[in-house]
This record gives sequence, structure tokens and C-alpha cells, in this order.
Amino acid sequence: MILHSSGPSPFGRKVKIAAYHLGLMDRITIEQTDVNNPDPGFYDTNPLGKIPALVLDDKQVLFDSRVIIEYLDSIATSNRIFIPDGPARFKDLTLSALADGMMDASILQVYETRKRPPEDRSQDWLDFQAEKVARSLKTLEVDTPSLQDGITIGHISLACALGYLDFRFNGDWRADHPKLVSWLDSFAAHVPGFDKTRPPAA
Ligand SMILES: N[C@@H](CCC(=O)N[C@@H](CS)C(=O)NCC(=O)O)C(=O)O
Repeated sequence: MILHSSGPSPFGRKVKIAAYHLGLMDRITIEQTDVNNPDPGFYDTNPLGKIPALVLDDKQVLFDSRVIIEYLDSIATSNRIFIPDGPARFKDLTLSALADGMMDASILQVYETRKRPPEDRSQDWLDFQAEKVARSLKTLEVDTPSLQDGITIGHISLACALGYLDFRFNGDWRADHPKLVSWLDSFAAHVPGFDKTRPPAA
């Protein structure tokens, strides 16, 4: 399988951590893909121009990260990361959605400064996105997930969201969220794929 991704991509990191955890990384070749300047053929792979995208051995393409990870989970034989049913399943999927939303809001802030000339940037828009992240961190600091019953898709997504805040926003979130800081340390200790997928120095 070929995974279009890049070192800095938090959604790509989510897929890679899941693949390591599920014991599938040795079946995946990473194709470094720069979404700002992709090979022209990449738009045939994903018309949205987004990574991650996974090309299966029969050439079928899967995106986005949620779909790819659900596929990987379905072919894995151990360490499954989707809770099969019950209230815990939907709690965890909602945690995953919250973390994905934090990454979306963070990426939009990065793109606002990267894609627009300074005179066209909107501080209101940047604040609007930053507040989504701040509210989510506040909620998660109060209701911090437990890692005791095994690693889930929600945990992997949250670790990637926090890792992206470290990478692009100087880890400023850490000062006011000590429970989340120790949660992330504990996640990293339990999940070797987290260290293996650290983004390159910014
Ligand atoms: N919902 C998507 C989000 C993917 C995403 O936003 N990827 C970023 C890189 S981390 C990207 O490809 N951005 C390029 C663009 O928005 O055109 C997923 O879960 O895979």
C-alpha cells in the first residue's frame, strides 16, 4: 500500500501511528506529498488535493484519515483501535472528532498566514479558529481521557492534535493544561509510533 503523506501533516501522522500500532506499517510505503506543490498526478489520486490518501494494492484509493484508519483497523489482527460497540464507542468517536476539529482549526490558522498576503489576513478569522482549539483544550483538561483500557482512535487523534500544537504553535498550550501534558507523556510511553512519527524540526 502507498500512503501519500508528509512529515508535518498531523492527519498523516494519525494514520502512521495507527499503522504502527496495528502492526501494519511494514506493508505501507510512504510517498512524500507536498500539498502546496503536488505532482500533477496526485489530483487523480485525491481530487481534494489533501493528504493522507492511501492507495491499496488493487489501486483503490482511500481518504480521508478516518476512512483510512477504519480500513487499517479492519484488516488488522491485533491491537484494534475502534471500540466495537456501546456507549464507549461513541464517546471515543466523539473524542476523535473533537481532536480532528482541533487539527482543522489549527491548520486553518497556519494556512491563513501561509496562503494570504499580510494585508488580506483576518485577525478575526484567526481568533475564531484559535478559540475552537482553546475551548477544546479546556474541555479536555477537565475531562481527560483514560488510557487504562487500551489505545483507541480517539487517543491517537488527540495525541496528533497536541503534537501539532507543539509543532506549529510552540507548545504554548502546555502552560495551562498540566493534565493533558502528562496524558501526552503517558500516551508517548505506551505508543512507540508517536516518537517514530515526530514531525521534522519546523
Ligand atoms: N479531514 C481530512 C483532513 C486532511 C487535511 O486537512 N490534510 C491537510 C494536510 S495535514 C491537507 O492536505 N491540506 C491541503 C488542503 O487543504 O488543500 C483527513 O482527516 O484526512
